[in-house]
Amino acid sequence: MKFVDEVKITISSGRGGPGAVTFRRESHQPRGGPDGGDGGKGGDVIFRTSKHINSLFEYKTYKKYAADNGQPGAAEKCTGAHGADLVLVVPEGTLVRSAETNEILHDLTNVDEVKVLQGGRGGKGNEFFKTSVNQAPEYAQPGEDNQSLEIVLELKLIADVGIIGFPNAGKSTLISRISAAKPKIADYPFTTLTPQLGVVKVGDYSNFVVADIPGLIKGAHQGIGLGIQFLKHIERTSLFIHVIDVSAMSGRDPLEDFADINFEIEQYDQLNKDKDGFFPLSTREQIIVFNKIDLLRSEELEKLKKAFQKKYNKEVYAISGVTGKNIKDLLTTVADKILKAKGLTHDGPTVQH
Ligand SMILES: Nc1nc2c(ncn2[C@@H]2O[C@H](COP(=O)(O)OP(=O)(O)OP(=O)(O)O)[C@@H](O)[C@H]2O)c(=O)[nH]1
Ligand SMILES: [Mg+2]
Repeated sequence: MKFVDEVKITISSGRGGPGAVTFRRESHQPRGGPDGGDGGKGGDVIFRTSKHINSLFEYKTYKKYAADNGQPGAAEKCTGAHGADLVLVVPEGTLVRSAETNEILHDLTNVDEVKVLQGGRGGKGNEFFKTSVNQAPEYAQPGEDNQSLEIVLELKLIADVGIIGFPNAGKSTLISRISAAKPKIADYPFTTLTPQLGVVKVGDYSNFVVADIPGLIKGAHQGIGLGIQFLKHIERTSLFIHVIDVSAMSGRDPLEDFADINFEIEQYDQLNKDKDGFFPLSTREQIIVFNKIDLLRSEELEKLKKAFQKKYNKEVYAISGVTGKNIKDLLTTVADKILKAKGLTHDGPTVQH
């Protein structure tokens, strides 16, 4: 299964500035020799890759991106200023395709920077055209036209966070609430049959990718329910959100559910520990989420938190995926932990001049 993030945008380089038609002013001569300078070069469009960003989210707002035009040349052989290049920062591994033909124009894997469009050349000023037979050319060259291209940026997403938990715990409800993902949600177990990814934006510049996978049940490592094979989709995430249904009428024991899921994860590690480059899941940091608190009286919630604390000595986030309660706090914590795990701080803007 392929998860892709895709945006279609139009990029344009800058036009070259026109050359100038000017003549020297000299006191004894009404019109001196030609001295029109060249136009400045138009800006290039450059793609630069960054490990600090992991989605194309920043390119979903604006559809058009243009470098600056070169300025016209001027008298006294002055060259016009060059137009600033446009640098678009994209995640490592982004593909640049032609929107028209779908052909891959650039694969930005292990590439720091690539020039995708060249800015127009500046036109020559009339000084350049002076010859022995034409000492006073009245013309200059126009600037070279710019280039425009409609492209599709495509990125294979790699999840930063995996959501784990029993079926019906509210995992898909959570991802649908925090991202643009639209998974199926229903009041019965095993609604989600294939992993779903969503890009979560927190604050202005930081975002992360969450994977919602089918629920696990006791005995999943023996193939019960949908089994544990979907855990492979979250092997590379830096942390897990462990969603536990705490609603009064679920009839479940949240403390037991927590232990059961962790047991299945340990079993997954046992089965995979000899795999090349395997990184165990049972030691991965978990953010524990009590979900559906809108369906639990607050005294009951407090009791449950205490019992959980006593048994596992772990902090929990109590949220409601339906009302949205406490979700913002949860996301801030998750975003901070991911940035830390990657050794980064909050990123700056991705479009630079
Ligand atoms: N009242 C309430 N209902 C919730 C909450 N979160 C989820 N639900 C409901 O719980 C049911 C299951 O939610 P899903 O998001 O489909 O659960 P899931 O964990 O993705 O389930 P599977 O895909 O089967 O593993 C749905 O009917 C949701 O509307 C919540 O915070 N409050
Ligand atoms: Mg689901």
